[in-house]
Amino acid sequence: MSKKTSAEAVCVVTGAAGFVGSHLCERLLGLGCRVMGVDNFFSGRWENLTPFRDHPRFSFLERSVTEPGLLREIAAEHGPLACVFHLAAIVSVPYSVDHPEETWAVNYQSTIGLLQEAGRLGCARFVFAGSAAEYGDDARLPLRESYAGDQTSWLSPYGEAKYRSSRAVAACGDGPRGVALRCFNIFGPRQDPSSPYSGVISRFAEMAVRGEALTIFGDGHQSRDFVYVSDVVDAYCRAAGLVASAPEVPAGIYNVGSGTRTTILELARMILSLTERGESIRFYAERPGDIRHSVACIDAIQAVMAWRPRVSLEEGLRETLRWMQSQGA
Ligand code: UD2
Repeated sequence: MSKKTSAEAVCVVTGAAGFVGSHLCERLLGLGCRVMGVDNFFSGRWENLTPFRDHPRFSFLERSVTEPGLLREIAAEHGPLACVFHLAAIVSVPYSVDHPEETWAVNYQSTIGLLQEAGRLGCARFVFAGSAAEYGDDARLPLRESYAGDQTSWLSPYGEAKYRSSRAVAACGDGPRGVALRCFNIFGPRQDPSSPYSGVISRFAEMAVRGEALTIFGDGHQSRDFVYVSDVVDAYCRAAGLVASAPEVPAGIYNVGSGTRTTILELARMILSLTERGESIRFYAERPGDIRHSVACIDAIQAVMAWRPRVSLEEGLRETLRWMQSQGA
């Protein structure tokens, strides 16, 4: 399956101890890559590294992406860099509203710093974790990549920093070939359910496994585009040119979603049915700043990367629930 994996070149994954980053590290190791994970554990977790921490081709640095010279240091010790996967970020939208300057430094300035350093080191690829938040509350559905622009009204510093970073990555002319993946609502095992702002699926899964009522904010008719973590990881690998059957990917910005909308009420009912529980839902006030509907147009990624989502919502929910049960939630 692997194309340009070389025993010599190193893939750097920032945010390696995070939900998506840890799954990506595992997949890259499976493809035969050498992987250097970087994380400062601001939101990443040691346990996420456990399945592959001792892998002979995995190394780890506990560092922040805001530290200049990070990639130079890695290249000096481990050799040429094949690709930088930049996933490390402040991931909480409400936190970004309370800490706009810190969000700008971590989510935008560090991206620019890493891009420039990757260019100086002759690294060929740079793949960035963009977000559906780059669209703000745009009502034109499904959301096409061209809809986000300098006129977009972002709902948070998080959204603006992700947008400006994605643009910079995709426009990096003489640097590495940059691909930004605008991911919609990612879910799956290892997504932390513990904060009130955690992804709705991780929260519902935990509540269902504990036998608690599921909490819906608003009427439950708001909808989202849920995409399973292994499909997202597949998009990252294709963007980096690591999948043999996939075409060469030009620099650009691509949505990563399922292309389908699911309401929060439908989601709650699916989870209750999969855990064989009756209707056990409590409704609360709508969350301030919540967008109503979101769904990705995935024509571009399908055409350019021959990517499509393979794991259905139901299958993904079964896996997530199995994992949640194994955590003794
Ligand atoms: C997602 C991303 C966020 C940003 C945003 C862009 C996650 C976790 N967050 O926010 O980072 O990219 O998209 O638009 O992926 N809900 C309930 N009950 C709960 C929890 C949530 O009803 O216990 C509702 C919530 O009010 C919202 C929907 O579920 O209407 C989805 O919430 P979310 O926090 O999973 O994700 P979202 O789309 O707000």
